[in-house]
Amino acid sequence: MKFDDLDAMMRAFEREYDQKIPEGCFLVARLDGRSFTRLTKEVCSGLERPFDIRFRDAMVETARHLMRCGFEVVYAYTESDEISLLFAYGTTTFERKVRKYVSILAGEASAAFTQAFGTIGVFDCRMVPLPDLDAVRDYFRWRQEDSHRNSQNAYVYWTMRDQGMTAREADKTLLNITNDRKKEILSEVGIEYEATPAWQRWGSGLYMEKVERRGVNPKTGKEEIGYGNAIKVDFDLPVGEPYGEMVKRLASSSFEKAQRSWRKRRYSFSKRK
Ligand SMILES: Nc1nc2c(ncn2[C@@H]2O[C@H](COP(=O)(O)OP(=O)(O)OP(=O)(O)O)[C@@H](O)[C@H]2O)c(=O)[nH]1
Ligand SMILES: [Mg+2]
Repeated sequence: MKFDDLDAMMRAFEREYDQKIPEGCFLVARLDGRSFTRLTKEVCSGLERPFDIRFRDAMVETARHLMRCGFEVVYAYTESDEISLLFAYGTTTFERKVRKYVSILAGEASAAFTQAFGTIGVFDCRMVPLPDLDAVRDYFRWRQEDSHRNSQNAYVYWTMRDQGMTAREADKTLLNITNDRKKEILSEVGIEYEATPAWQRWGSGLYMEKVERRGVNPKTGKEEIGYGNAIKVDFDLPVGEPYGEMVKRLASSSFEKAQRSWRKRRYSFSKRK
C-alpha cells in the first residue's frame, strides 16, 4: 500500500471520535481534581481542615494559568478542587475541537497545580455547552450553591471527626441530619458558619479588570499613564442573584463583542461583492 493511501486510511480512524463544540452556544469547561480526597487527607496530611489557604492559592494559580494558556477565557470560578471556565462567545480556538479543549486544559491544569502546590495533582475536564445567557447564569449559581453546601458539610464533618467519630460514621451522620442540626453542631464548638471567610463558603472568581499602568516613555523620557488589563482575583464574590447578574454581564459583553466582529466581517464581505 502506498504511504498516501495508508495515511488516508489511518486518518479516517483517527477522526472517528472527532467532535466539535456546536456554534451558537456559550461554552464552559469544568475541571475537577482527581482523587483529591486522598491527596488532601493522605498524601498531604498536614493540610488545614476543612480549608487550607495554600491549597486555595494553588487552585487560584491554576485558574490564573488556564486564563493565560491560549484559550479565550472571560471568567474563571474555583471552589474546593474544581475550576469552571467561561469562554468568549464564538471563540474559534482549536477549531472548537472537543478533544483539544479537554486534553489541553486537563494537561495545563495538572501541570500548573503540581508546580504551584509541590505535589502531583491531576485534573479531569468536561465541556458544557450552554444555550443562552440565562443558562450561563444558572450554571455559575449552581456551582456557587454547591460550594456553600459542600463547605458547610466539610465544617460539620471535621467537627465530628475531631469529636472522635470515624470517617465512615461522620459520612453517615452527615447524610441523616438537617441543616439546622448542622448549624447546632458547629455552634456547640463555637463556629458560626455564616461568619467564616466568604471564599470558603462561596468560592473565588477571576476576571479581567482595567488597570492603570505608569511607565516612562523611552522616546520622551517622561512618565506616562496608560491602561491595560490584569486578572483580578475576587475572594469576596457577590452571592445568589447579584452573582448571577455579574456572570451574565461578563457573558453578555463577550456575546456583544462577537456580534460586533461578525457585523464587521459581514460588512467587509458585502463590500467585496
Ligand atoms: N483539607 C482540605 N481538603 C480540601 C480542601 N479543598 C478541597 N478539599 C478536599 O478535596 C476533595 C474534593 O472532593 P471530590 O472532588 O468530590 O472528590 P475526589 O476525591 O477528588 O474524587 P474525584 O473528583 O471523583 O476524582 C474533598 O475531599 C475536599 O474535602 C482544602 O482546602 N483543605
Ligand atoms: Mg475531585
